[in-house]
Amino acid sequence: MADERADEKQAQLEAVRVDDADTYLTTQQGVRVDHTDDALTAGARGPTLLEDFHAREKITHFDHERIPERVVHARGAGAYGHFQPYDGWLGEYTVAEFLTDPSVETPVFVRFSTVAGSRGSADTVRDVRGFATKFYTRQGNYDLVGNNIPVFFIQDGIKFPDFVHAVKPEPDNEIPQAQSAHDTFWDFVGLQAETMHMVMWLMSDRAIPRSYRMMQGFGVHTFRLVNANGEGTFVKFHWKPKLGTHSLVWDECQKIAGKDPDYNRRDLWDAIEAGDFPEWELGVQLVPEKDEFAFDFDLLDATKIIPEEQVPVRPVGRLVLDRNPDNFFAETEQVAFHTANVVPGIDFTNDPLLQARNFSYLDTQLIRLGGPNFAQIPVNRPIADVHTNQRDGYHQSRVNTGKQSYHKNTVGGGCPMVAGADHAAFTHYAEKVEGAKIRKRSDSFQDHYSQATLFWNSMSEPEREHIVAAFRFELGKVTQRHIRESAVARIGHVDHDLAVAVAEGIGVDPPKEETTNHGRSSPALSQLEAPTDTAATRKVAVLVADGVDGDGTRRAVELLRERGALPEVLAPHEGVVAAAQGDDVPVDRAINTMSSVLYDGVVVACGPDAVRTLAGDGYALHFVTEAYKHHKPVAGFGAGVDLLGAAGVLGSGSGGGDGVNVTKGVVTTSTAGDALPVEFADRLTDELAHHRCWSRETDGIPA
Ligand code: HDE
Repeated sequence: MADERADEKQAQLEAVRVDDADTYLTTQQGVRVDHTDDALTAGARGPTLLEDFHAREKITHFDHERIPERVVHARGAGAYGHFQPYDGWLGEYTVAEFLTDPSVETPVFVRFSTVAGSRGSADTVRDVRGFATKFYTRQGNYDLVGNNIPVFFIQDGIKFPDFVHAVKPEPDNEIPQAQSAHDTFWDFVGLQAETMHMVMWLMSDRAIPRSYRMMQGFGVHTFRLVNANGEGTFVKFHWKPKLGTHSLVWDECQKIAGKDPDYNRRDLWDAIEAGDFPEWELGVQLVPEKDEFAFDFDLLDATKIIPEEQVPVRPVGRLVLDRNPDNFFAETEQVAFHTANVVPGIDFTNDPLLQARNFSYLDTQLIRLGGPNFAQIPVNRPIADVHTNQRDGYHQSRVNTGKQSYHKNTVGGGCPMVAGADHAAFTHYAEKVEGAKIRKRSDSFQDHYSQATLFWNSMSEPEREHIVAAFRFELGKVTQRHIRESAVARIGHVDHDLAVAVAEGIGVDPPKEETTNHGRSSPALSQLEAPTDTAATRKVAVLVADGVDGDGTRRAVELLRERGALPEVLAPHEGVVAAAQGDDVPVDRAINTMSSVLYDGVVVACGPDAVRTLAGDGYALHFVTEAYKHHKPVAGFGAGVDLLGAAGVLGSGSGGGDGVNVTKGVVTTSTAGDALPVEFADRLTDELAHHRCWSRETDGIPA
């Protein structure tokens, strides 16, 4: 049954797919075209004729190829996959079949995105990432339109245009692109205290993910599950990546933005093409309605998390992404998410941010996709049957038959008729509401700092250093002094020492009054709290040159592959490099077309001549030093260790000896050829699994 649903979605998409292979070029009217390289002219050098219907149609269509990009989250990447619950335990709380029936595999489309940049901006900017999932359930489409950060900048949706205007490029000169490091963003922060918790996350490593496959996702708002008895339970949704949560370092991000602006997109695409399907676990935090007021924050306030130590995240099921789209525009660009796309068993709360989103997402599709029929675009089509009395409008592609287009009717035999809850109709949760009509933020929304402090207190030492550096970088780009000062004043309410460290870096006075830190922490907030044990899909550059140890290189590559890593052989030139021993080694890429920032680790292969060549090559030396500087595992075997020495990354105690030595993420062995020890690959993959060697940060480059 589960397979049937997935097949059905696949068949639906295939039915509308246009495969251009082996077909004749035609006009849109289906007339075959004999020539498309020259316009119809009166004589070889004469004027172009108006009657050239093919040229006019071709150019007119081209003129209209662009549609408005999303006002936020313009840049993204998408993929298809499926979701399946592990078992039925959540059935006590919700009637949503796709969350509670383990025999049902629900097809999904997921779109990841950055927020502030335009469609053509770079992937590795400091920003929140969107994590939007469309579940094509049998009861209709459910969209979980989340982010990789569990809180938001503002509490009420009416502030969203203000916030987005502040973070987007400044209106007079449209600078800077895809960055929060500018005056208007920090002006907004300085004046809007509620931003502070999210700003802490934005300055943290969460805002520079290594991969879409290695980031968490959050529904952010408190939603409501509703069970068969109509009883509600508050819920927060979490996605946890199987590969662990990992980030880049800031210097690396800025370089990747130039070396490969599509870094995160490419990573997702390549992993799926290679069959390394990314996976996440869906988890929920549940809060019984009776406990609505049991917390020291308001569950309706989207600037707050529920600490996992207070309410554990309980696993529900598994998401797998296993198919890339066929056409970026048709699918990833035209997918239309909407927070109000809910199915029976899931309902809203009165979170004022969520309420505004329930208006905005439908409205934005009208302008972006040009009318009210966007749900008919293949990527948006439900697998559930659709029968409405809605008719006509731009881009109507459904040919409705019969005379009925109203309810109630007799002409259509009363169809389509309304269903009851027993026939899977959506019934709104009957929440009681009363109150005066007012414009006022609830008093329960007024604590803007406690959780920002909680986040800061929960960070490990390297994570804290990154936050300080990020604040200094961002505020260092702010040109107006009073904006720097008011930002520092805000930071002072989070943690005095943090504000002092930031103030020092940007040349303003620290806050005069010292606010007391409450001292509480939530260990689950640190990315380093749950280390991963897999090096799967980690990219490793293996540096070689003519004269390389062919046997050792082949063995290193094989051992790394067996452990799930993705080694690539890099040499000063493409083709093959001549081996001093064993077979010649095929080269995957020329060093100068790549960069250490595009890899998770680097190995320098043995071969005295090869190493001499590499040592004289600025690219190779820089490659190693830069990888080291970004705290990546660096390894060498045989004469390869000498290059690590030349690059200045061998500390005392590393290198030498027959065994395998690991010092601060530098893995070395003097053994080479077929004798290259398995332990060399084991230690290197351990280091890759740990992602980065953070202790280097405090200790610097070895003397
Ligand atoms: Fe969005 N947001 N948003 N947002 N959002 C859009 O919808 C909006 C918010 C998020 O891959 C837009 O189709 C308002 C929070 C994602 O297609 C727009 C408010 C969260 C995506 C819109 C918010 C998000 C969007 C732009 C404040 C995390 C990309 C294009 C009330 C929980 C979806 C579009 C995709 C996109 C409005 C706040 C996540 C304009 C008014 C909080 C992942 O409708």
